[in-house]
Amino acid sequence: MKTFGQLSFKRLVIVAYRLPFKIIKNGDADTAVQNAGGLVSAILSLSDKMNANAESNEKIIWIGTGEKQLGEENINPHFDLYPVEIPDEVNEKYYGGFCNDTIWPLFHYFPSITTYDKSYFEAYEQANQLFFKKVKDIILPGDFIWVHHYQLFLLPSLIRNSIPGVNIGFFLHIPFPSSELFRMLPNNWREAILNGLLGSDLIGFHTNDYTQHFLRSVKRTLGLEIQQNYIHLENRIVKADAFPIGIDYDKFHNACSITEVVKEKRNLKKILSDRKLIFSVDRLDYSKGLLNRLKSYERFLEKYPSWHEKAIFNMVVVPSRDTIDRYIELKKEIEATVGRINGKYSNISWRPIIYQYKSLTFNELVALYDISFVGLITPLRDGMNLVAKEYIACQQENFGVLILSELAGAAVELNESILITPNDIEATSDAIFTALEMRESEREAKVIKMQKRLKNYDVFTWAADFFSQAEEVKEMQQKLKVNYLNFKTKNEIINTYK
Ligand code: GDG
Repeated sequence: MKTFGQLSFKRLVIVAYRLPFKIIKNGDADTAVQNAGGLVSAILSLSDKMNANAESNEKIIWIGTGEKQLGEENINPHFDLYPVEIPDEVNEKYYGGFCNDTIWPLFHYFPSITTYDKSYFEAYEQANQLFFKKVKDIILPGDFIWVHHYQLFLLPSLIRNSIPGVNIGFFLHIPFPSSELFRMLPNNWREAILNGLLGSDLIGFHTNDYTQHFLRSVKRTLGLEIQQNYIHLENRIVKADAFPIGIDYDKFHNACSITEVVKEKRNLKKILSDRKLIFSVDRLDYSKGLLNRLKSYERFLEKYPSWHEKAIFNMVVVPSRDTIDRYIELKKEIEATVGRINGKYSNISWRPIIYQYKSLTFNELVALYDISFVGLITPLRDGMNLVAKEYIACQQENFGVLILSELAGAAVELNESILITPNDIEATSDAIFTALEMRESEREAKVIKMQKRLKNYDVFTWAADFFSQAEEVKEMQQKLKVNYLNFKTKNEIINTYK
């Protein structure tokens, strides 16, 4: 694998739905603050590292939606930001419609709440064209264009058709569903999505399963020839592979000992006294399994009364999409369930659930990860789940136990955690008991093993791995061009490069 300094591309161009910053009005003054989310934290960490290693001082280019002002001011020394403008009436059907009401539920295995609306797809095409126009104005020969996420499936081929020799990588942060589910989309949408993605040189997913699902859909829908991870097009090959996203391990691990976090932990421990903390933090979303988590905890309280007054569950839900009816309903249901459980089990000196609907500062988050005894992460489906990885990276005080849904991509790498099926309320309630009762030596051994793995394949290795493989595909394509001219068969050609 190449290091950042060895890569041959001149500039990195990120294209994602949102820019990494937004403007907050503060009285008369405007301030730029970082947008939340896994992709933003990953690329921000990466920019520091790349800058430290690079010989030139090239900034990372980021193209995405956001305030005009972000493109006019020098917001961050490592980035040049280019806002894309999408008219509100298009964005409503594109982002609110096709992205959030079609792709998000279907790709997270909620087909019964998926909307199939022709006007949503048309808005999706329009918005991808708007991104394309911006990209076309900005890119230069030698750039590496890295397109992210399900909002931009059509973009790679729009770029490829206009500038054939360009270097394009695509990364999908959510699961790619089984071909049986994918084929629930109308045929012309399926073809457009797959052909759009095949404009890339390299397509990355979090797990092997998602990669195989994608390859199977390509075969079934487009009938293309596939050998191992390579898809053969007319005169080009495209690679699809797994790149499990990592975290900035050292940032999380080392944060546990900085003065502010130590102070925060001391305060929290005083409040908790000798009660053991169970902790979870997620965005408000039906894919995160928030209700089944509460039901499992309720069952735990019912089955294991010896833990009454000795355990506390701090459930933090971060506001997200909460102007949409489905999310408003979910929030109400969560709050009603928390109220019912607390009403049933609380006494004057103990409340079994501390529920918070807000986001935490980084220091608060790290302190809570570190002092808790159990991390309870139960999504019904999740591309990766970075919270699970951050939780493990921060285990220093108690070597806490991670209870993790096997339907999160992170379960592949974190198999020393207690893996549960989130709909199995009984087994999850038992897992909480097992975690709380586990001996320290066992907890420590599990945490150390997982920490080693996470440190080894952190966010920097993830990105370097992706870029290196993208360059390899490019080199293969060059050689293939020569071979096609020599009239070799596709099979002969691909065997040469195995
Ligand atoms: C996609 C996929 C995939 C959360 N609450 C607070 C906070 N966070 C930070 C966490 C973590 C990130 O946000 C959320 O991580 P997820 O993994 O859930 O990612 P998403 O952005 O929701 O979504 C997901 C990911 O992309 C990466 O590929 O893992 O499967 O859906 O970093 O720490 N940070 C702070 N306060 C909070 O309250 N400071």
